[in-house]
Amino acid sequence: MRWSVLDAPLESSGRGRGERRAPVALRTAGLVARLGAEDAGALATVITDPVRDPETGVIGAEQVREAIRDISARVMELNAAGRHPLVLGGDCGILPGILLGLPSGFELWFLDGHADFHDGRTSPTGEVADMDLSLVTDHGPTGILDREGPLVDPDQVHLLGHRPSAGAESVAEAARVDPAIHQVPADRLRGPDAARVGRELAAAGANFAWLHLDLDVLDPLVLPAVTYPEPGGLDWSDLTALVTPLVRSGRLLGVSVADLNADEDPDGRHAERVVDVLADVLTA
Ligand SMILES: [Mn+2]
Repeated sequence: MRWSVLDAPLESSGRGRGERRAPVALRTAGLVARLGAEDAGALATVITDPVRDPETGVIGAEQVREAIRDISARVMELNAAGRHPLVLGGDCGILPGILLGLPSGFELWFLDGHADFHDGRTSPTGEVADMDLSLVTDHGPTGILDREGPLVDPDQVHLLGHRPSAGAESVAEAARVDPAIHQVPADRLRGPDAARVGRELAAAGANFAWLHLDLDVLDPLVLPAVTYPEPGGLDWSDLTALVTPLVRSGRLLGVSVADLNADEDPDGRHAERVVDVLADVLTA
């Protein structure tokens, strides 16, 4: 499978955090050549307005809407041309635009340290990257997407590798998650469970699928260069064991990678490790 690498440097705080520079960091670490990928270029999807919109509860709401339109148009174009996009965030705010650009009826394999299931009211930050899985399954925030209904059927969503904490915000977020979404938290995804879950997911359906990888699904001990580290995550070997069968399934429409914070990676060593693992699993 040949990948088409597309940069989407959307960073949801509007304050220019290092997620904005992740696509450049991953390219500098050799991603395009290592994958033998096609270069699909870069979108100008930056959020520069740090103000939380009172209506939607989302930071930079108008720029978020523009970014969703730009990302969806480009993903739709690549998909129509038979390409397999590898979209480089940025943060998880890239997901709604991507899913909007896909033909309906796909599965979503969502690997993330968090559920990303706040809405504009419950989110402690106002960052759309707190809300992306909620948004794409039609649980708010409202007023961001210019169409009704879910972008993906909640029953076709697999939420993988999250670890809800005991804090009040995390408990409230967990309670919002659509009960139709299939959940495999991090404590059931380590060691031999990783490969088993990957094989089962790959074999359990026949639909096309999108794989979204928030790098904070990894444990902060092995990948500290993220903005919202969550203890109890996966090791690199777990990630490889889980994702390899998903790629080999032949069902992938594309992949998105989010949340490398380049500010926390001054010598580029974490970007290099991410590229090593992506080259390993995506060319399997
Ligand atoms: Mn996320």
